[in-house]
Formats: sequence, structure tokens, C-alpha cells
Amino acid sequence: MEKQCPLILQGQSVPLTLFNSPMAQTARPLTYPPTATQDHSDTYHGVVVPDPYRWLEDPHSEEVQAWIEAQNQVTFAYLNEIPIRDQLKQRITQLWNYEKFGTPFKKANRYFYFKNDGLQNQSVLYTLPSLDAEPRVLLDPNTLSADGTIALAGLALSEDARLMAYGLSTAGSDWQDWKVRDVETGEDLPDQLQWVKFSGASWTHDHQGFFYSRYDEPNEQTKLEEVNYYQKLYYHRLGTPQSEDQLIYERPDQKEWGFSGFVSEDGRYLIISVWLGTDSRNLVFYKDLANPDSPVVELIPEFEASYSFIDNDGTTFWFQTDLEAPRGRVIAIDVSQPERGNWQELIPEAAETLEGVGLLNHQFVASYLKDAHTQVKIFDLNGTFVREVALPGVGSVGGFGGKREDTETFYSFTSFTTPTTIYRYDMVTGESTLFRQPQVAFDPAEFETQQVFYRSKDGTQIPMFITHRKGLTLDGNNPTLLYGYGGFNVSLTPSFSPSNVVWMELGGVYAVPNLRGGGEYGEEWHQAGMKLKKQNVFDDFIAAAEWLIANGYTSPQKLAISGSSNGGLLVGACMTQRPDLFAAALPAVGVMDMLRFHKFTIGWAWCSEYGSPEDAEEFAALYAYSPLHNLKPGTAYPATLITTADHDDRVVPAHSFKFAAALQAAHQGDSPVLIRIETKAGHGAGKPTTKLIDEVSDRFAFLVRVLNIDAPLNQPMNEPNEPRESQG
Ligand code: X97
Repeated sequence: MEKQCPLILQGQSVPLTLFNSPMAQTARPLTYPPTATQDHSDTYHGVVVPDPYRWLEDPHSEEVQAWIEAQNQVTFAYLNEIPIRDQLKQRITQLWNYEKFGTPFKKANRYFYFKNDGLQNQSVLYTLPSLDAEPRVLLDPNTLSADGTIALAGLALSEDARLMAYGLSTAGSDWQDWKVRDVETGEDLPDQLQWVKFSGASWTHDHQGFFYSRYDEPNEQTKLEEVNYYQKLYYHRLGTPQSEDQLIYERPDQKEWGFSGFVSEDGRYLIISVWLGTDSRNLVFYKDLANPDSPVVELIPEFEASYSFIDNDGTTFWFQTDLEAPRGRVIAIDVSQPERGNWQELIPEAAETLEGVGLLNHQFVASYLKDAHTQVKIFDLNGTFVREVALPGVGSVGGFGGKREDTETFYSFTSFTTPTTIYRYDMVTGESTLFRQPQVAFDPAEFETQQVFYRSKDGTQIPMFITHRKGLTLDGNNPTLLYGYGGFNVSLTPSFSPSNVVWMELGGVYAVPNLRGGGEYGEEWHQAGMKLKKQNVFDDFIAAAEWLIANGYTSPQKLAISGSSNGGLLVGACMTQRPDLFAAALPAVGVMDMLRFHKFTIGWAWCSEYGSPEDAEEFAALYAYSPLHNLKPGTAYPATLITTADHDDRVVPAHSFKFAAALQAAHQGDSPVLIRIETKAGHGAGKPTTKLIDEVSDRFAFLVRVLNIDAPLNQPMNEPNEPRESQG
């Protein structure tokens, strides 16, 4: 590729005209940093596609660094001028500041849980020998870096709970360094593992070591962009250097295969799940750990369906699968006679979507989604229904972890107006008791959530959660934040967010539709929003906006759309297809260049979802909606705040850079189109609280400005309500 030297006005002050006075509601047009274009194009299946901002793909070039700095300067100058920004940050901080408990889990009769005091950058891991004992800090990631940018990314306890393997990620990267800590002393052992990614760890029951997956060492300079292929499964023996780790499985003939190793609860088998990018189908191999020379047996040798190992009883392996059951079911395979004709169905497919299955008290605990909220059902080991778990409300449940013998377990419950609350569940009596109730400075009774069902363009019925203050007037004038994802079998279920409460205190409506491509209604629903059908996802989101307008919630002048990652793509595609329908757009860490996403880090893994630009038919579909390629010069686009981060190695920031440059060039109109580039941060996982609060404060300040929200201070911002009573 011929690269032309871009013309960046380095070191010059950015010509910036903001407001006549800080309170002015109408801004004069912004002047954006000049972005050089280059004469580069590629030919795809006979179609010539210019790529004038290709140079923005190299984050190591001085020109790109200068461009980032210049863009941030314009963005922060704009945000700094918004009077409400500080108050918003104060109120968000105030609401964020409550004790957040994770779901306790147990190993060898010892308890563990995460807790965040309120504003700690990272949650702290505690351990205690019994529930009434004094908890002790086992790992406090806040001590590992002053700015909270080192995060715990995974952990695995040995069976005797004496040792904990744990993975750390730095500055938001997907790369992890793993270490081992002595649970009793809190001291680290000398073991150090590098280049771990997309992997957990699973101990052998002799407590001598664990299985994990890694990649070859990347180039130091390009480790955040380089493609990831050829994952390998290793066994690390305690006290030995990583270079001596035993290679358990690799496939030099299959660069895209990944391997996830898991030791069965009886310690007998290593279950190897083979994953092929984000395809929901997988293979299952296993190895008998009782015999060191045992072969790796290919139990499920074809990518045909998803199979998730639950547990085993000797040679009987239980799986959750979507084979011939797009909403999921539980089957038993006796590996001593693995022919398909011998497989048994234990829990058949239901009307609801099976999300996960565990084994407790010698019973299956199955969690389902019914119209995007959780239901939990218990079955005996023959698959006979025992009972449904009575939940505290309509919301999302996590937890129900534990061992097969355990009669006690814990779960979390959350909804749009319920901060995550922890319950203890007795498997014998079927009783839930409140375990930890957070005290948040707001009154949930002032807000309400309803679920509506609307029709998309092709008539498909789509559910949507709508949350707002009680007594909202449907006068078409409410600022509304429409949030979506729509892909990768990911379900958007109700959850509490302190910043969304602030949005609703501003009079805002928060709407979450369950778009096709998600997992809410099983694999068929997922597939209805994939590859050549991806446009369905955008149609569903646009139809949500139209429904909210037609039903008096809002108007295009008050409507903002937001989404992150695949949801950033959603926002990018919808704002290019319907610039008239939205006043503001907040695409975060989005996939914006649908012709080049597969060329960076793990991007190739999404070809199972998006299709590949290398296939002619799929190229045509991608090119038709790719946000970067569908901006029309001279169009008035919604006010846009693009967000990304320098260490995002899931969706490289180049997507957002190129989209920002192209949007600023194409946009005609007064609304700002800005990009905010965070430093020492990545795709989102492990982001410290300070950065999360800064970012959401900036987003909401931007919305207050561009949607002309004029009554932000109606709600006393500094007087919290009484903490609420505990709920049953
Ligand atoms: C990913 O890109 C994850 C990349 C690595 N990865 C896979 N398969 C996963 C995994 O390719 O971690 C997987 C995990 C969760 C959900 C789906 C796939 C895997 C599966 C089994 C065992 C080990 C690993 N993801 C998408 C993403 O970040 C969405 C879900 C995870 N995107 C960014 C999609 C477009 C923008």
C-alpha cells in the first residue's frame, strides 16, 4: 500500500468557536481539526472502494497521535463549556457511591465474594471461613496501580481452596498475565504466565497445576492490533517456568480454532471445548485424566450446534445444547457408547429460552429467559420438573453456583430500578432469604418500568423495556435515550445503573428494545439478525424509535441513540440510514468499517456473525450498511459523540477514528460531531470507576446540551432521598 504523508497541523492551536456565553443554547459551528486524506482504494469483487483515512489505522504514527490529541482538544473544549457537566458528575458520583456486593461463591467450605465500597476503582475480593466470620481481603486490585487501570480479569480456585490462580489485565487490554496466590497467607507464588487471552483456568484435583490457553508471544509494538490465531491449550505445573508448560492440544491446521479446558467436578476428565470465533456452535473433546497417556477423544467432532458441558456422572456427560432445539435443552451422552442414537433427552426445549444450567443438591437448576427476563426452574436428574424458584420481581438473575452436594447457594437479582441485591437460596426448602441489600440514594418507587411489544418493518414483534419517572407526560417532548445491541446471541435483560437514574431525574426516558441478533428468543432469533439478515437489527432499532415517537414519548428533536461495541455499529448504521430520526448519537467502541474488521486482533472471529468481506454476497450486504461507507456528503447528521480508547484491542480504535474523520467531512449542519478518545482504557471490561463516571458524565452533559434539556435542576441534585427500606 502506498501511504501518503497526511497533512496535520501539528502543534497549532485548534480554531474553535464555541459559545458566546456559557449558558448559550445555540452554538456556532465547530471547527474540526483538519484530517488529511490519501488516495488509497481497494477493489472488492470488482467494486472499487476508496479508503481515504487508511492512515488512521496506524496508532504508532506521529500523525495519528497528533490527530488524536487535536480531536480530544476540540472535544474537551466543547464539553468543558457545558455548565451542567460538573453537577451531573457530582450527582452521578453520589448515586454511584453505595456498597456493591457480588454473589458469594464457595470452595472447600470457604466463602469468597467481591465487594466495592462505592467508589473504589476496582472491586475487592474477600474470603471468609464461614458466613458469620470476619471477611479478609484476598485480592485488592486497587493496590496494583494508583489509577485503577490494573483489573482482575479471571480467577480459579484449587479444589482445596488453598491456591488461587488469577489473571490481570492492564489498561483495558484483552491480554492477561496470570499469577497464583496462597489463599491462607495472601502471598503470591513465583509463577507467572503471559500472553493469555480468551481463557480461564481450571485446576487438576491434585492441586498441582491448571489448564489455560494462550497465544504465541506477539510483537511488543503491535500487540494491540495483530491478529490472534492458533490458540493453544497448556497445563501449568506449579513452581515451573511457563516455558516448561505442557502443551495439551494445538491444531496447526486450524488457525481459527480456540480451546477452552475444564476439569470435571469429579476430577476425572479434562473437557476441551473447541470454539470457532463467536460462532455459537462448538466441538467437544475430552481426555481421561486418570491416565496420563490417554488420547484426546473427539466426542462432538462437527460444528453443528452448541454444546455446553454441565457435569457428569461417571461416563454419563450432561450437556446444554441447541441441537434440534434453538431455545435449548439438556441431554445426556454416555461416552462409553457415544453414538447419537444412544443420546437421552432430559430436559426438553421449552417455550422460554434456556440460558444456563447448573447442578446443586443433585438437581438441575435451569435459568430461562421469558421475554428477556429471568425464570429459574429446578429439575431432578431424570429431568422431572421439581419447582420454579420464586423471584423477587421481573428482572435478571445471576449466581446459583456451587457443587453438586451443596444445599445452599446464592443469587443476585437486578432490574432497571433495583440495584443488584443478593439472596441466599435453600435448595431443600426452596426459600430465598435476603443476604445483602444495597442502600442507594434514590427512591425506586418514583420510577416505573413497563415492557411493550412493537412491530418492526417486516411485522416481527419486538419487546422493549421503557423506564422513566412515574407520571411522565406523553407530550412527545421527553428526552429519550434508546439503547441497543442486537447481535452475538447476547441478551439485554433488565439491570440497574446509577447513571441511568440521573438521566431519569433529568426527565429522561430510558428505552431498551430486544433486537433480533440477540439471544432473548434463542438461536433462531439470533440468526434472524446475522449476516445477510443484519439489516433486520437496524430495522428493529429504527422501528423502536418510530414507536416511541408515535406513542408520544418523544420526538426526533429529543431522541438519542446509544450502543457499545456491536451496539456502536448499530448506532453508526442507524444514524447513516435515518439521520432525520435522531437528534443525537453515541456510538461507543463501535465496529464501523465493515470491510476491514477482520484484519485486526480477534475481528476475524465475527465473520460467523457478520459474514466476510471476502465473500461476494456477504461483501454486498456489509458494504450496504457499513457506517464508514454510508456517510453522504452534505447530510445533516445527528449531534454525535463517538467514544473509544487507546488500548481497545477488541475493537481497535481505528474504526472510530476513521468514522469520526469521515463524519466530520460529510456532515453539514450545526450539531457537533466529536470523538472522545480515552487513555489507558480498552473495550470496557475492568474500566476503573473514575473513568466510567467521567465518561458517562460527559455523555449526559453532551445530551443535555444538544437535546436542549432545559429543566435539569428541577430535581434537587444535592439532596439524596432517604435510603430505601429493604425489599422482600
Ligand atoms: C468477542 O469478540 C470475543 C472474542 C474471543 N472469543 C470468541 N469466542 C469466545 C471468545 O471468539 O471469548 C466467546 C465468548 C463469549 C461470547 C461469544 C464468544 C469464546 C467462546 C468459548 C470459549 C472461549 C471463548 N465477542 C464479541 C465482541 O466483543 C461479542 C461477544 C464476545 N465483539 C466486539 C463483537 C463485535 C464487536
